[in-house]
Amino acid sequence: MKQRLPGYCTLCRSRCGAVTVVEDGRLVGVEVLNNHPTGGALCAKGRAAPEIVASPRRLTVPLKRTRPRDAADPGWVEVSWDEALTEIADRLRTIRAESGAEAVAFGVTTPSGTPMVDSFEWVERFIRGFGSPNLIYAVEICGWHKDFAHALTFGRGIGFPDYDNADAIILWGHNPARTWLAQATRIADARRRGAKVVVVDPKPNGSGQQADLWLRIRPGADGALAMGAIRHLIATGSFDADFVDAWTNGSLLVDRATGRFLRADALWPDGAPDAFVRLDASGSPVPCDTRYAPERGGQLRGALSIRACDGRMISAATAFELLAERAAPYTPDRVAALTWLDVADIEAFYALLATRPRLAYHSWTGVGQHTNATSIERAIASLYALTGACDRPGGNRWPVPPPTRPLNDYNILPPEQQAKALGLAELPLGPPAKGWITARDFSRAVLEGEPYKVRALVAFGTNFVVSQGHSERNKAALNALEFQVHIDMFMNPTAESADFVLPASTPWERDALKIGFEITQQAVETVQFRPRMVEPIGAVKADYEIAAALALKLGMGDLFFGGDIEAGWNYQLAPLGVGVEDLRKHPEGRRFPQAFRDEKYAVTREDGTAAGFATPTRRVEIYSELMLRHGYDPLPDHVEPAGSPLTTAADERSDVRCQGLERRASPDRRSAVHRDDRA
Ligand SMILES: Nc1nc2c(c(=O)[nH]1)N[C@H]1C(S)=C(S)[C@@H](COP(=O)(O)OP(=O)(O)OC[C@H]3O[C@@H](n4cnc5c(=O)[nH]c(N)nc54)[C@H](O)[C@@H]3O)O[C@H]1N2
Ligand SMILES: Nc1nc2c(c(=O)[nH]1)N[C@H]1C(S)=C(S)[C@@H](COP(=O)(O)OP(=O)(O)OC[C@H]3O[C@@H](n4cnc5c(=O)[nH]c(N)nc54)[C@H](O)[C@@H]3O)O[C@H]1N2
Ligand code: SF4
Ligand SMILES: [Mo]
Repeated sequence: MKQRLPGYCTLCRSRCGAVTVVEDGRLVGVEVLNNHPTGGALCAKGRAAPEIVASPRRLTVPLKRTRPRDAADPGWVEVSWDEALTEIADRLRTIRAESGAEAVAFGVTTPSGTPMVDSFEWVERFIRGFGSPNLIYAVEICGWHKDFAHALTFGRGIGFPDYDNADAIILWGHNPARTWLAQATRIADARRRGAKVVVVDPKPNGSGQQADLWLRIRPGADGALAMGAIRHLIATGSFDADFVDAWTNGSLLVDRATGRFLRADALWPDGAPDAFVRLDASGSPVPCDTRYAPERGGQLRGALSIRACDGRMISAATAFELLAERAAPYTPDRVAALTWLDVADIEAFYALLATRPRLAYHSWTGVGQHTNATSIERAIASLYALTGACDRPGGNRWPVPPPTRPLNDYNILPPEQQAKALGLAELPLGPPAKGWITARDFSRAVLEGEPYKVRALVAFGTNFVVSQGHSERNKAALNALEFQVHIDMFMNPTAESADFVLPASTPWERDALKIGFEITQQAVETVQFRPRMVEPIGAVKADYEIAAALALKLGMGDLFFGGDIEAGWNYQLAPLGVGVEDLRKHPEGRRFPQAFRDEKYAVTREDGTAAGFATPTRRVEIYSELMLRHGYDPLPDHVEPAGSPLTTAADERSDVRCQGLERRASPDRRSAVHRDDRA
């Protein structure tokens, strides 16, 4: 008998609605689930579900190593779950007692490309409850620039590109045809109805050949293309002046000597210390309290000398003036030289932007995997701010999710443990601020004890020996560990050195809760409970069950709802007034419509303040004092990626770091500000 069970595919970020076909208890096929908010297609990876479940290569029982790590044959023996979990808990407890919880690092595979989406909140809850700030994620490779560097500009992530209503679409180092089908199908639909699609991608087998304009850019030169576009929009006056004046910090005056925004108390004895200064229509400085709705009609550009109340002369310019100065050298000829693009193509791109289209864009790993990823995303985000398209129909809109509770609140981890995250000193604004560390910093801690010794690793999936840089060094670090546990569906090169390898279930063998999908507001409002579709093989367990079982062994029963997973899901769902039992009755998912509006930044709150943006100036930050304070460039710019043939001696001297956030130790040659004041 054939059963058709509605659910969704977990295998990548697209989470396409899917019907799993089960015959006599066996998974035999996957079909499209119509009317699911993610879309109506499945890719080859999704259709491979039967092969994944039935693969003879799957891990099915807990394995324990009986020979030394450097032995050719690990001497795996099968053990019971209880034996494995008891010994693992004992070892972790001992290391924590001797060296602190930070001596145990964790790893998690990317939820963007794997079924880890079912469990990562549980796993993070476990890690934080255990007390470790050290979780190796791949965020520095693909999430940092898109989510966090973007947030340095807008105060939040990239939002969802509203392809359905866009006039123009930019795919910037992103190939959704391979990696996010729900995006790819919407982009194809948009193009059919006349939207212009621009693909910035060096590779011929990306999305470029289906584009209206394909910019085969030199790898890592994307910042120059964006800076040139900023120059063009400013030079031709074709940016959204109203948005930039009102909602970016471009109108605020910067003290050229310190690089800091002028505060009202520097100019007027009764000025508020947290108010900024802008220019009125006549070019005179006036206080600007960005907590409130912006006053319009001042001068966006301008530079002047002002006497401070202590008698000092201050040389000041608006942040927008500094941006214009910074972008000025990026003429089409210079951009062409830096990007290896034709001037005609560059001008066609800039001309499209200058028509002020409803503009949606997505950038991903193509611009995220260079050492200058933060600079690139700052430049792209600043360009996007100048178009004024954000949070409007056809632009990148910020969703309003239904109210639910997360399981992985970072504050489960006490502040004194948060402060020990590996790499936090070097990357204070980077992933370590969220407890996500790089494989590089993990290996340094294991091999060199810098800044302290890491003794053990527990990884839920991931294969960072292969998927991150410095494979040999990462492998050496694994071999130098005292204790390693790996949890996976399959054996992999990172798992081979482990003391215990535990078998994870595939997504079709377990229940799961999905709060919100990603492609539209409607998708974000959809909550779906995906039931188990086939019986698990062997002794496999879901990652969330393994995390909960270990938590119980380590005395974290309260944090883990006494081991009752469904109680945890109900805790998450409680603010919606539903529970797992209700959702089981709606296998296609249930929608929880929210009050959605565009231009959320313009909402006036009950206390009279404006919503604004979640940045230090409450405006979109084309100029970032926060970055300056941490030794980075406050303005967007093009920076050569490490190892580039165009790297100059000055670039070599600068301390360009791989991953996270590249900090420039040497003063920027084109900088508008002195860098000696970083207080
Ligand atoms: N089927 C499947 N889907 C997945 C995943 C998976 O493993 N399998 N993984 C998921 C994950 S974790 C992620 S992060 C995403 C990644 O999703 P994408 O970022 O869409 O990944 P890629 O297909 O590698 O596309 C990146 C594109 O950037 C281009 N590129 C390379 N260098 C540059 C450059 O310097 N500048 C520009 N402008 N472009 C450049 C490449 O040629 C490539 O076409 O996919 C997710 N989806
Ligand atoms: N050469 C190259 N390197 C890359 C990339 C690239 O495109 N090319 N992409 C980069 C990006 S964007 C990312 S995000 C990283 C990803 O890097 P990783 O997270 O290391 O991902 P994978 O290499 O796919 O290894 C995933 C491992 O996790 C296991 N796994 C998958 N799902 C689950 C699950 O639900 N539970 C458990 N327990 N295990 C699971 C798989 O079986 C596999 O062994 O790689 C980065 N490195
Ligand atoms: S695009 Fe992603 S979610 Fe959709 S079928 Fe393919 S792997 Fe599954
Ligand atoms: Mo990724």
